[in-house]
Amino acid sequence: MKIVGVELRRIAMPLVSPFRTSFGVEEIRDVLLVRVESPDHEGWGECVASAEPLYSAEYTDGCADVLRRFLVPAVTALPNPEATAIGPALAGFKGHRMATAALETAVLDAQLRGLGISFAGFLGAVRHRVPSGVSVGIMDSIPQLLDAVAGYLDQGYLRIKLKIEPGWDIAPVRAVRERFGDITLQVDANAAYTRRDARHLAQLDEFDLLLIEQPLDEEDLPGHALLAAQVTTPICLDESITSARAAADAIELGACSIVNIKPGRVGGYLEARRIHDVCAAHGVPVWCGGMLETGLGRAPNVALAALPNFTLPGDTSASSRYYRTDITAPFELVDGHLAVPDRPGIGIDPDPAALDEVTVSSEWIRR
Ligand code: OSB
Ligand code: MG
Repeated sequence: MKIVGVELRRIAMPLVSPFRTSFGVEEIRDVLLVRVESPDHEGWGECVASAEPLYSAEYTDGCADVLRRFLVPAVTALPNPEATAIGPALAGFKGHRMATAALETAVLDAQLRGLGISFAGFLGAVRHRVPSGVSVGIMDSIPQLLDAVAGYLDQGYLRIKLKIEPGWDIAPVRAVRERFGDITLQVDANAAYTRRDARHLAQLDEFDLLLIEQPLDEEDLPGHALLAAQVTTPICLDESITSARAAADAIELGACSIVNIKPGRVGGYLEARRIHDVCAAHGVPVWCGGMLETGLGRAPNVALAALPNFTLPGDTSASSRYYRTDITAPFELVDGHLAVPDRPGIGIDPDPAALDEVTVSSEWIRR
């Protein structure tokens, strides 16, 4: 494949409601889109970083900078810039996985469009639709939380994930369990606890949760292993799993028994698939996380979520859970599921008018 140039486009996407986690509140997503142009096709990649480095070290301006200065020039200089060549070509640049993922996804999209192959087909999907869960932010009060959860259950979401932090954990989980009975329920702490909180977190055991996601610091794999021995709720890791090697290490240490896979966090779909395979080989189930993506980022996530070891519902919610107007045709919930795109590449295109409406800036990097 040839690359003519790469566009870095910034868009501002107001969320339908503020999304609060233990690390901050997000109201307007500051999204960087990468568009790769080949002579015959274009390819899109959505960078999942936020405006501030609170979930991980990456942030939108930093991603734009590293792409512009290092990643894009290294890729456009390749004689044959195909997706499988990107990882090796960028291996010398440490970190910056979200930026790398956006570029690799855009190249893979352009490449697969040229070949007439969908992401689902390329990745090895085995399902035409995937079950959807929803991630529910920290609220001001328990009645407000119960209203939000009731609304999502009415829409058909198949599992509920509650964001927790110290001071917002046992009581909201108990309230949701008591009010809604036997629903599939899990929690996500985004690293808000420490090893000293083990006995506190064990109070969640009585609520029969599917999992607790990333209770401790991203770097504390041994702490997660210690915690896993003190609670009965399965530990799932998100932030800690930055590569297939990290997944193998975490599993070997006993730090987790379930893995959340986010392609942006791990440097792209090729590494995401390797994590899927490592986990499958160890009998560790995986599910597809989310980063409040637009339709452009959601489409390839839904394809990934259709791989065989994605046996738990993902944070792959319908477009309406995030945005009043998405930049693509909206993903809709049907019987609690999203349809896996089956057209070439990511299988969806931005609506030019909708995209222009939210565009803040654009720069073109010629090869
Ligand atoms: O930890 O999974 C997370 C959103 C932004 C940053 C981190 C996380 C999340 C979510 C939302 O939980 C998942 C989604 O619906 O996209
Ligand atoms: Mg998480």
